[in-house]
Amino acid sequence: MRKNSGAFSGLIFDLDGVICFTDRYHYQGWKRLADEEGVYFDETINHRLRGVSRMASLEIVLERAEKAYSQAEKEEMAERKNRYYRELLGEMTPADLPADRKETLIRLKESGLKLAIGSSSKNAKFILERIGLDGFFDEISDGTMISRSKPDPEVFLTAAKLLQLEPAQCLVIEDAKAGVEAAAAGGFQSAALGPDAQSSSLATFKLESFSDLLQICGIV
Ligand code: B16
Ligand code: MG
Repeated sequence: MRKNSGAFSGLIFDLDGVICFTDRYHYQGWKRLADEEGVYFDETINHRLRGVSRMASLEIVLERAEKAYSQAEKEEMAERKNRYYRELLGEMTPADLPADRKETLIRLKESGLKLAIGSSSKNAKFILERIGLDGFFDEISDGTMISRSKPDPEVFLTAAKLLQLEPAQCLVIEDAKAGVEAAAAGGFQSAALGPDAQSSSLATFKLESFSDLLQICGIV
């Protein structure tokens, strides 16, 4: 097995949109809520929710609302959306971990790199269980551990600390522009996957496919 000979000692992966495609379930959850409230919502608005916390996402969804909502009403709506979202997550199985992700993650781990999750989601551990990655990552930094959402770097700085590495030793992998900005703000290099993350000029690498990480890390 080729050992990691690249510049990094650790990799910090965003979850939603990078490891698995829970982004479509977020869309369905927000869409159901928005329809119930009579608020216009579409895929374009949904893109702005990538990497953003649940309450900050709700504020974006409600930009199109015709009435003002109280804090208690907002909390109820965020909870309702999370219920809809978790119903969909509950149907996920290890088959929802794409084969290229699984194969690449295993090779990265075997190369000796330390691997962590850096996700804004409070459902990260549940998602990892559903897709069969429970216990796979060395460390998990998620929405339950932070008070500031991306583009603040807190979630990645927490992950680096858990890995006992400096930001300069870690590469962040992101699908969200807010995530690429968070990485840069924390002193991390980043690998951008997909159009939203790649629209940021702050991304160090642009990935055509997830397995490009092997080359960046000097494994192939
Ligand atoms: P939850 P990531 C983020 O996950 C999602 O991209 C974002 O759309 C969501 O609002 C946020 O998690 C919070 O998720 O409601 O499950 O706590 O991309 O940072 O892995
Ligand atoms: Mg994401």
